[in-house]
Amino acid sequence: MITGKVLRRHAGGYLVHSDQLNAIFQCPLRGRLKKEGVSIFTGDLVELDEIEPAVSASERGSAVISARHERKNLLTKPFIANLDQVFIVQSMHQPEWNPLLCDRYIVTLQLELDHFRCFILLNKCDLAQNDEISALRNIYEPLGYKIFFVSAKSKEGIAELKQAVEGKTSVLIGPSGVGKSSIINQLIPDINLKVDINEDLLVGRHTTTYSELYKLPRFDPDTPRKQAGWIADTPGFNMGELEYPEPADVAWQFPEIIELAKECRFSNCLHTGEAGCNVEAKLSLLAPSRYRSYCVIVGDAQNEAKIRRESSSKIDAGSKKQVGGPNKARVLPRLNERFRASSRRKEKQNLNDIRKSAAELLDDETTDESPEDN
Ligand SMILES: Nc1nc2c(ncn2[C@@H]2O[C@H](COP(=O)(O)OP(=O)(O)O)[C@@H](O)[C@H]2O)c(=O)[nH]1
Ligand SMILES: [Mg+2]
Ligand SMILES: [Zn+2]
Repeated sequence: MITGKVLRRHAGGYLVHSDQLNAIFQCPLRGRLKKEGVSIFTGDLVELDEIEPAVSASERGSAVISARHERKNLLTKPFIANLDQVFIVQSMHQPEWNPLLCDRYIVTLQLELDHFRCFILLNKCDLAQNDEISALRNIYEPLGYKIFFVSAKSKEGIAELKQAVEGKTSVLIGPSGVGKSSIINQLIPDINLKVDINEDLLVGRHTTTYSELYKLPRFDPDTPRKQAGWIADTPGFNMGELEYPEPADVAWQFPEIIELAKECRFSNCLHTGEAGCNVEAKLSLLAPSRYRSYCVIVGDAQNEAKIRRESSSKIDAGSKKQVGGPNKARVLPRLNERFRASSRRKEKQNLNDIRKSAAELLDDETTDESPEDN
């Protein structure tokens, strides 16, 4: 049996790379899988059947996807399966470092993904002062979030990044213009991803969830790894699209806040400035930007919970049906804090899978081709 890794959607099917055959195949999904509603995303491991090797070097072979392996995890914005690590990419300047965006991504990733590592990747270090860099280091590294400081322009830090991505499946996420494509161009010679594509202009096409895996070269021939490394570039997406946990669960996503919250004498406290709250009493121990992010995220989570309650009272309570509406009201299974059993998270992923594959079936009929580059 030949196994392959899905690189991206292409021409009504998928491009799949097989390590065993050292080739990329154009693969439709077997009809039975389509009928069963099996979703296939970038990063999925699949079984290939009916393999037709390429007849010439300029062409691609073909095969049929006959099964999909169980996923280790699934990121839903954008959809990428089986990730080892996620890099939250930002720059200090041009565009300005946005602490809320960084903390928001961290919270979302922790809620969404199992079995992965999360790093911060600060690009454009050529534009940052040393004291700005050490301030960030002092905030995040004591909390266990490693920061890579790089410059795709001056190539500073790129060697360290190469070591970190070797043999792993990684994804770069972050807003437009921070240099995600430029960094991949540094990691993979000859790839020539287009830079300066304004992703905002692409919203509305399925480029919004489009992502592609690229094979990394061997950086260190002296310590060869069995597995090739892979990296995905992704289009940016805005914070409003990220999901929220229940307000009372937000603290679990901030290690430094849950530490103090555990000692809070109020059982129903949100730790956002209540008199007598232990977090409030020990504010000097927290980085102001982190506490600010925490309070904003709790506030937004409260708003979202309210919308959820209002719309769920209108329809069957407890339903997981998605409702649209002008204020984007949604009824989704409650998001989980990190330490809760994963069953509800799985449920949510399955739900997302189903929704996505329905959308894919629909747009397979209309727009077949994903854009070739980003
Ligand atoms: N000064 C500086 N500019 C950079 C660096 N990396 C990327 N850029 C510039 O930032 C802009 C956006 O880069 P791009 O890779 O398209 O960002 P993406 O939207 O995140 O993929 C381009 O004009 C790049 O030339 C860097 O390390 N330093
Ligand atoms: Mg880009
Ligand atoms: Zn409290």
